[in-house]
Amino acid sequence: ATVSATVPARIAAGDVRIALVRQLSSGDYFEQWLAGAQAEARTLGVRLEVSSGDGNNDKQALNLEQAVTAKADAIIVDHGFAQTVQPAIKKAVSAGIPLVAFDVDPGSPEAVALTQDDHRIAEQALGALKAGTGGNGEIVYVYVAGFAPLDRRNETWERFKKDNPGIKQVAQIGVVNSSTAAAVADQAKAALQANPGVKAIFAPYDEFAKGAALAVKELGLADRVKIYGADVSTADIAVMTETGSPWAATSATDPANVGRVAVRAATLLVAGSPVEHALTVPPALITQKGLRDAGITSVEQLTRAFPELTTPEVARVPWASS
Ligand code: SR1
Repeated sequence: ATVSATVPARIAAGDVRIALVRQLSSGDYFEQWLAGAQAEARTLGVRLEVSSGDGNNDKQALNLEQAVTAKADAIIVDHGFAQTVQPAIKKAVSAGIPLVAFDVDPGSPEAVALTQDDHRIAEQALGALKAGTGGNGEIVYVYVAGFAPLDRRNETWERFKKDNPGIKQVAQIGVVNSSTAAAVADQAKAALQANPGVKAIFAPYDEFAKGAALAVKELGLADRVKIYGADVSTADIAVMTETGSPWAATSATDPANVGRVAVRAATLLVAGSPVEHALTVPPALITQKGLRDAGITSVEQLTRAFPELTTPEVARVPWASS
């Protein structure tokens, strides 16, 4: 890191502990996000203490209570359901512990809310779906309510259907668990068999899109059913670009970059530096054609091709450049 301002004494002392309290940890998105958060913690010289509810909301709430009791210097809450995390977030705020909430409504104005631009994510993917389908046809939609980012993307989907009466949702499927892609693949197969006229699947989470891609391939429908998704990983790029892949486009941030932003925001709060109340990381639209044409096979290559996926200006740390 290039030092461009004095490191605050609180950080320079080297004993800052940031608790990262996660709802979910399995899957490409969450693994990349954590890798970015850990890398940024190393860069900034803070300790990241990671816990995961592994999809169990009570466990996540307990982990959050423990972070408050252990007087973490800052807490990052990563996903979660508002009703399970907000009571402990309130306690953290009362105890004066700075808090960053990613992809969950903290319910406390003192907390910094970090999101990806989920409406934009859905708009970009649906723009590609509209171009690919001509704005009409039967669609399978993959959604699970209660996850803030998916709920925001759902708002855009609902608006999109109103604005595009030729688009007909014939089935809604979806599950989030430790094997989301496999479960969605089974559901997608059933939905496609029940609705032979389907032209596209809107699957705005990469585990959903991977499952949908598996189903379409296994049914031999890749030439007439296309998938429009969200998120990206090196494994996703391999699925999108393989011969005959039905996954036509995805709208995504770089998850590692978002994890970095969360740690920067928490570190700034510990240092008493100003942080905007709401931080948003914008996505980019990534198409199968674009990936193939540019020969992109990894997220590292992707971020070189799309420099806007790296956002050092969001929660910029003045004493370090990253
Ligand atoms: C179950 S929620 C999954 C989403 O969280 C993050 O916002 C990722 O973009 C992913 O799509």
